[in-house]
Amino acid sequence: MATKPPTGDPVQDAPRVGPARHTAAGLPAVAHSLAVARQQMGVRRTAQTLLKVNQKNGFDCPGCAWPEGDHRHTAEFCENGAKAVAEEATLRRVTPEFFAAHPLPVLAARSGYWLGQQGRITHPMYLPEGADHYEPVTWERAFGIIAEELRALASPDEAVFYTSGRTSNEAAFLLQLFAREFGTNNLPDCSNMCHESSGSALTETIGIGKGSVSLKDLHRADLIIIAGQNPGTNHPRMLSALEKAKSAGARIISVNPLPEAGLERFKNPQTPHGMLRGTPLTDLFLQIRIGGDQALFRLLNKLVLQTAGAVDEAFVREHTHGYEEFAAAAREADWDRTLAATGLDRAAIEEALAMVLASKRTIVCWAMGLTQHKHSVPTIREIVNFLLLRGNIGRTGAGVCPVRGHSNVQGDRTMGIFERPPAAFLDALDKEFSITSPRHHGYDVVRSIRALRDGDAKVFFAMGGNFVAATPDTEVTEAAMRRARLTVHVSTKLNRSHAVTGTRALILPTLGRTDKDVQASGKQFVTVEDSMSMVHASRGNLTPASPHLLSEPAIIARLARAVLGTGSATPWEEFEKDYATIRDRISRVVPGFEDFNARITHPGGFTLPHAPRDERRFPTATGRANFTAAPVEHPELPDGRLLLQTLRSHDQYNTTIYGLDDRYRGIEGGRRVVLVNPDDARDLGLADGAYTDLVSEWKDGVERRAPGFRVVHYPTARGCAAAYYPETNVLVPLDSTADTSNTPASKSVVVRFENVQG
Ligand SMILES: Nc1nc2c(c(=O)[nH]1)N[C@H]1C(S)=C(S)[C@@H](COP(=O)(O)OP(=O)(O)OC[C@H]3O[C@@H](n4cnc5c(=O)[nH]c(N)nc54)[C@H](O)[C@@H]3O)O[C@H]1N2
Ligand SMILES: Nc1nc2c(c(=O)[nH]1)N[C@H]1C(S)=C(S)[C@@H](COP(=O)(O)OP(=O)(O)OC[C@H]3O[C@@H](n4cnc5c(=O)[nH]c(N)nc54)[C@H](O)[C@@H]3O)O[C@H]1N2
Ligand SMILES: [Mo]
Repeated sequence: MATKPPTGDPVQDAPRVGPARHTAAGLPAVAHSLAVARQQMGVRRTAQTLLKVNQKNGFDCPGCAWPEGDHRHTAEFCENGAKAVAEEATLRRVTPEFFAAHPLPVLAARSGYWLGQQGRITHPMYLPEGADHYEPVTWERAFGIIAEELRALASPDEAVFYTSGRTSNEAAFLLQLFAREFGTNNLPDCSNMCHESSGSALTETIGIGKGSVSLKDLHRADLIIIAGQNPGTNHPRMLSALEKAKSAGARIISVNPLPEAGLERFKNPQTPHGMLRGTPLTDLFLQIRIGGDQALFRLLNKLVLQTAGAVDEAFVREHTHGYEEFAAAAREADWDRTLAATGLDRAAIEEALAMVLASKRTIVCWAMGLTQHKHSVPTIREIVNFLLLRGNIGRTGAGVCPVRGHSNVQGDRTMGIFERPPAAFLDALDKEFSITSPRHHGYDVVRSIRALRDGDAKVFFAMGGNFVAATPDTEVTEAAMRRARLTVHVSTKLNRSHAVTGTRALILPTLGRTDKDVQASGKQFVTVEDSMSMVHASRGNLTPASPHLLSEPAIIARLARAVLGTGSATPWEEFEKDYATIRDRISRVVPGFEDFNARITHPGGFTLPHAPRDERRFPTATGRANFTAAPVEHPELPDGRLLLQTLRSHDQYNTTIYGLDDRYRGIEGGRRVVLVNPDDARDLGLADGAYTDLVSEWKDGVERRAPGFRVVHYPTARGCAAAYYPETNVLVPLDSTADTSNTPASKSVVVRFENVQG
């Protein structure tokens, strides 16, 4: 079996560049995913796992949060889902011998790719103060160490509990309960770096921070606008929904600085017809400048307002608030300013307007291209204005569709992983458990980093994820993490965050989605919520990577007992034995989960209520859907600079690197590339194939540098550049965040080019 880890660090970053593709998926994708899977898992395990992905009796794909349809194919997965599964179900192992052979400085010098390739972690590991090796530790001692450090804190607010978005509802519920019993709302999560801007904008305007459409709505839409999202790589199963919508007559507008292959044409490997010809998806491509979206939607809104009969006046009258003020602001929009901000031409915007006016049912989908800018929240609010104008919320085939990333990021938030929990949630929690949760807000991701940096936080505990690699300003963040007294990571695989530690550190290895989870009461399942508010069960079927792993709920339950001791009346032991007892509690605390244990047995699960979607009721401060009228913003660039967006390649899952290729963009064998428009490149003296340092500019005057990027001439919008995350996180200033949501502005980094060679 080809399951040996690569020896030495294979990362020779030597990018080769060929032509970009114009079609996504298809047989090459399936063949590619099977090859990746076989390398990690061997033939038998490949068949055992891939056939179970997203089946009604199987596990939820750890790839993304896109929902599954009612009718499921035998292979309801995509190329990148298969890679995510293979990465977790790998037969490679990271054992105590591995840690004995790899001192901390050696691990810290390895690439993230190499670390991830070593396999699943098999034992709890401990790094004592002053040691340079992790050593095996018993679970009991590990929990004892955490309890010791937590009890030594001057205040519970000196501890930070981070969650990445793969954690199940059951584990997330326990973690937030534990943190609040302990006494803090310091529950930052990956969402703070992801869709927080969507949550902020939607909660204020429609009263709930979640998308309002189902898969059926997508299938029935007349017009789907996809802004700031690359589904061909990041949500490949979305392409099947778009294909279905197209065949029912929908039209698609893509708004993106990059022409993304998946949005151009899709060859569906699951239909013979799709396989042969492929379906063109995008009808109109608006190649927008980074950060130009608010200006674009503001002008479209003005043009709609100026068209007789275009506004759904009955809807506006009955269901909205703030229309007059918004309309006055929208009338100020002007062509010249919009054309400059967007880089679009007048004809393209007029064509978009015609499509908007021809559509009775419009959906806007978006992801990180809209959420990670300074003005992300007003941008998304402008999209809400756009949809409200024509009554496109709360009706079939229409609505808002923020496409979530991590497979349970939405569910984790529903379960209370939030540093600013609503009072109603805490009231219900307190009543159910007879506790008194703190009411003051906790730290989000950026504030947690500042607190660690300033010595205000001393214990860092992560339920999954790779905090130091995923967060901005890598040097600042790593230095902050090193100041902690104790860092703890509940993880499946090795990553950079295990190598950048506090004075003491623990790695607690856990079961993943694909693993069988057996507790005292028998085999368990967990639940997740997808991007469209569907809750369903997930059951792993593989023998766990090692007999020493504990499930996430078990880890929190034991940790809580060790820390809270007899001071806690919560039945942590029962929770560990039988997850149904956790779901009982959830059913009494979280609205929409009534009768949870009974309803979850329904194959395919159930849908959570969503007032705007279900009954055109808007639980906002005004009791109506709110139009808003923020000033239009867009990034301003000094001469000789470009605006850099940091994005994903086709061969990565956030900080997990599957390989060094980005097939659709024609890049192979390396990740240190910067994509630049050929005309900008000419002006800046950047030949294709030249190497350059990227230096970011921010008002604090601190120099942030990422050396040695190969220039690739690529048809991105003028004034824009693109390079992969996490290599470029070093360039994102900690204080450069979105207003209101505080999300790092990792898609708007002003850069200059230095040390250009070749
Ligand atoms: N295979 C795979 N799947 C994933 C992930 C992964 O890493 N790998 N990550 C998961 C996670 S956590 C998330 S959040 C999602 C991320 O899914 P995406 O948001 O699709 O991910 P990014 O690669 O960040 O792509 C951002 C897109 O927005 C465009 N863009 C950038 N700036 C702007 C702008 O100012 N305006 C407009 N209109 N467009 C812009 C970029 O060109 C790019 O197409 O995917 C999830 N699924
Ligand atoms: N510059 C820049 N920075 C970004 C972004 C960007 O676009 N640009 N995107 C942001 C976004 S959208 C997100 S969501 C964040 C992602 O931030 P994170 O969620 O923190 O990062 P991941 O890379 O998804 O975490 C991967 C690690 O999770 C662990 N893991 C995997 N599965 C499990 C599991 O089942 N249980 C447990 N306990 N651990 C598991 C593994 O050890 C793996 O190494 O990054 C953000 N950072
Ligand atoms: Mo994300």
